[in-house]
Amino acid sequence: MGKTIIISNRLPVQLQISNESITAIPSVGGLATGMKSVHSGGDSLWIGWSGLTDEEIPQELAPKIDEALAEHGSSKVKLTSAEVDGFYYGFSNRTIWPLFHYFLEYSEFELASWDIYKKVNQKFADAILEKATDDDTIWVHDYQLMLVPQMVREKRPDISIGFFLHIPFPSYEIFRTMPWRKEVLSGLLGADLIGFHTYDYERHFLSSVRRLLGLDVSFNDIYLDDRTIKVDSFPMGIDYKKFSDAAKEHAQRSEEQKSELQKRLDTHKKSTPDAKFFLSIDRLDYSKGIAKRLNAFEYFLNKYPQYKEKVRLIILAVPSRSNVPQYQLLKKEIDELVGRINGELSTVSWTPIWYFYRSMPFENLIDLYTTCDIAWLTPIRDGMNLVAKEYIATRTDKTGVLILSEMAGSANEMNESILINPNNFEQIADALNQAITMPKAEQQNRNSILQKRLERYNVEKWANDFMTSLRNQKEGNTTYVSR
Ligand code: GDG
Repeated sequence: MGKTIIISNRLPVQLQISNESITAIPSVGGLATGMKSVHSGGDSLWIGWSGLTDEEIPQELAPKIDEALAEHGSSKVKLTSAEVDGFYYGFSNRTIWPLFHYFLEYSEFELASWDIYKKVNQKFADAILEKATDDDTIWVHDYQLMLVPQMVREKRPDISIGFFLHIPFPSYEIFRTMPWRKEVLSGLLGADLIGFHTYDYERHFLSSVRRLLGLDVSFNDIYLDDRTIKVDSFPMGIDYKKFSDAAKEHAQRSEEQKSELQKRLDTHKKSTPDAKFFLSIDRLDYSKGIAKRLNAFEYFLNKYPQYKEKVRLIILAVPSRSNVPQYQLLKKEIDELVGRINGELSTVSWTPIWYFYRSMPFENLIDLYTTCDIAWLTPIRDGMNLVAKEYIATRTDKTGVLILSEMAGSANEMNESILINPNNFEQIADALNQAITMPKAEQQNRNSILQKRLERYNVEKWANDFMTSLRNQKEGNTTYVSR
């Protein structure tokens, strides 16, 4: 059996150059976090963009960069800054991302960025073709690389290719608005197996294939020439053990070993023992509904004024795609909302919102997960949402309440949390009240069911299921062709 080639826009590490030295920083984000445990497990190579444009890499450092990446089992695709602009900030994040998250009004349809998207997808495909042998298995990830499967298939008709989409696949009515809808579908159909987080995304995709390409679809098989393409759902799990072990270790820490953040959190908890901490962690992205959550928080405090000075909302918003105008506007909106709400409601001893606009080290993430009583994760649309799963995994004593949006893919597997519609402020306010007053036994009961499920269906199982299904599909296809 050959090696596994993972291919995604970003590598598991991002490189930074300062004073001729190169530092590799682990990438933050759902895909990077999830695939890391798969990548470190066996014979695999990860191909992607290093995070540095050609213009940012001094020529004399290029070999060192390749060495640094090789140490992390990675190999880079070279991109110029114009390519990154058109492909990543352009078509990927101004066309596909908003469209697939149902933000139709944000989607731009520009021929020039579509052309760059095609060109850059070809670069990724070429990078695979250069490294792959026929018995390798190629696993292509996410919306930035939807044309890659077909580009590889054209040159290597027999190689095994899987594709996984980490974001929602929208309904046909939304998807059909894209001018290059048929090309995108044909690009994906170069794969043997196409995976989604949920059955709904799978259904939307199959419906688009049937209606736009007129292909023969039976149950979840698509028939194309002499190949059968399988479409299936694989809800992505987390590295459960990593999070629960980190939480157990965290609980053992002495006062001196605690982080500054933890000490600060402890001080506040001690000064108001019946206070409740709400936690909100997301990349700063309009699909995550952070601005709506802030407005809902204000609504909640007006509806339940008894909680003033008793609750605190901790928001960690991780900087993301700050070159895209929608993200800059959102940042401004959130800054203003936090300022206004804190300005209007704060008292001498109480600041209702603590707002961090940065990425935090893993250790601080664990501080927040383990200390906050309520995780409030209410995206407007989200492929899965791993933060919800991570929060539950760190609750070693099984207390804590998760309030989760119905619009997150993870809601399908997390029925024991409090599920809400992120647009319904009345329901959210009541959910927060329910969470605050929920008896400990009920919290533990709900979380122990959730924990068992998350522990069983972890990220390793997710990757294994996908790879097994890809292998079976490939074998089926080979038999079919030779018949
Ligand atoms: C996409 C889809 C889908 C966050 N802040 C910090 C930090 N994180 C880590 C979390 C978590 C990951 O980033 C975020 O994952 P999500 O799933 O919540 O969201 P996206 O980044 O939008 O991911 C999403 C995912 O892909 C997987 O398919 O679930 O729907 O949009 O793992 O822990 N990590 C550190 N510091 C932070 O400040 N160290």
